[in-house]
Amino acid sequence: MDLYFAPLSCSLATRIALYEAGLAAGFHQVTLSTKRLADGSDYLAINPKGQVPALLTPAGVLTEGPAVLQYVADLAPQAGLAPPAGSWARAQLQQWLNYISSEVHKAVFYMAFNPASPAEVRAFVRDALLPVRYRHLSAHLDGREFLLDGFSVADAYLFTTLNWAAPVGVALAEWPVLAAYHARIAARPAVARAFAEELALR
Ligand SMILES: N[C@@H](CCC(=O)N[C@@H](CS)C(=O)NCC(=O)O)C(=O)O
Repeated sequence: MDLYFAPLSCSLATRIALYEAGLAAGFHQVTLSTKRLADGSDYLAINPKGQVPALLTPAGVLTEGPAVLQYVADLAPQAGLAPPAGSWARAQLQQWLNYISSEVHKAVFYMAFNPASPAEVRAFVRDALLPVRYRHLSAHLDGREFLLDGFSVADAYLFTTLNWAAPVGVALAEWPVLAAYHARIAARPAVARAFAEELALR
């Protein structure tokens, strides 16, 4: 398998999942501004949407983070990164993945990081939308170690988005439950390895 990624972007969650699962993969850095790979080739030939993550599998290219994360988790059921398909816990995992994707990643950070976003939009998503999401996540994680009963790919994804708080001017320390959760997830060996490797590429 091959993961197409951009350092510390949402594709970090898939690298974490691969490491947690103990699965071998090749990693290919995408320059998102030019849609080019390191060898100059056109990333749009891999993923016409031009976004990461994309996972090249024996069956073809899979995109969309929540789908990619569940695919990786299901390849290594012994790692326990996703509850069994069809279970109530799996539905809860999907609920969290969708929340992180639609409400946190895209509604807030995609707009906050987009250079084309007007300053008012960036201020609105940071000051009005993000606190609502962080209140919800804090209430759920208060007294819990992970989003579900054990570490799952949803934690890999939430951790990845929490890394983006500081770059948009939000101090995670003001959200103590989330700050403690972030530190806890960051301390996992697979997470620390994935984060350090991508930090070095920035
Ligand atoms: N719907 C996609 C969105 C992925 C996404 O927004 N990726 C960002 C990096 S975090 C990206 O590739 N941005 C470049 C672009 O949108 O052109 C998913 O859930 O995987």
